[in-house]
Amino acid sequence: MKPTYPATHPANAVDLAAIDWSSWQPVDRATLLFVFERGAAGDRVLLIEKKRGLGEGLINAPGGRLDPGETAVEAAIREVQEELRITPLAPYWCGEHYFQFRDGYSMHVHVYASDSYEGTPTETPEAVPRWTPCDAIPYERMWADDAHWIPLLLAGERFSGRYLFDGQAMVDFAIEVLDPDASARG
Ligand code: 6U4
Repeated sequence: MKPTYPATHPANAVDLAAIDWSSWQPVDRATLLFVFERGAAGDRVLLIEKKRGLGEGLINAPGGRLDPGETAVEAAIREVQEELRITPLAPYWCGEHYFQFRDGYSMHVHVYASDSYEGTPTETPEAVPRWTPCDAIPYERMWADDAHWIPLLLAGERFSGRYLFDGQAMVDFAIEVLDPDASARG
């Protein structure tokens, strides 16, 4: 049976403006981590074809939910190790996302990038590695929000996004570009 929510619950929101973001709390905290390889012939980024979990079947960056007691950056590194069998080195914070889903689920996601790694990207039960030219990101196979913020990531901007989803359909979104020296807000 579908859960019912009080009228004030974000799940009932028609758009972002109907959500009280000052008291908003995520159900889960998660990460995404983009590993870049800079080359004379152009930069490429290590994406995954996601084999299970939220967004199964979509192309995304590796990442996942925080384990209890973990910091976001620790979780980001662990998820890349689990999904691709590599260790990203010196990850740096790029931005964050606040996702509210109409079924009541919500997630706060920290986004990191790394310019080097150890190991060989390998397929696992969770993911297929896909080195992707930065000028050919397959947005049509990704979450609907990605086309709006990955260009900021690629341009070296820092960002904070809020999104309302109904399943995999994006209902509303707003993205703020942050100061270059902005750091994780927690
Ligand atoms: P389990 O099954 O709990 O081990 P876990 O790896 O912890 O899975 P996962 O991968 O199922 O989590 O789902 C969380 C991942 O999905 C995070 O990396 C963030 C990502 N994600 C969720 N909604 C997204 C969206 N709208 N756009 C996006 N990434 C999204 O780019």
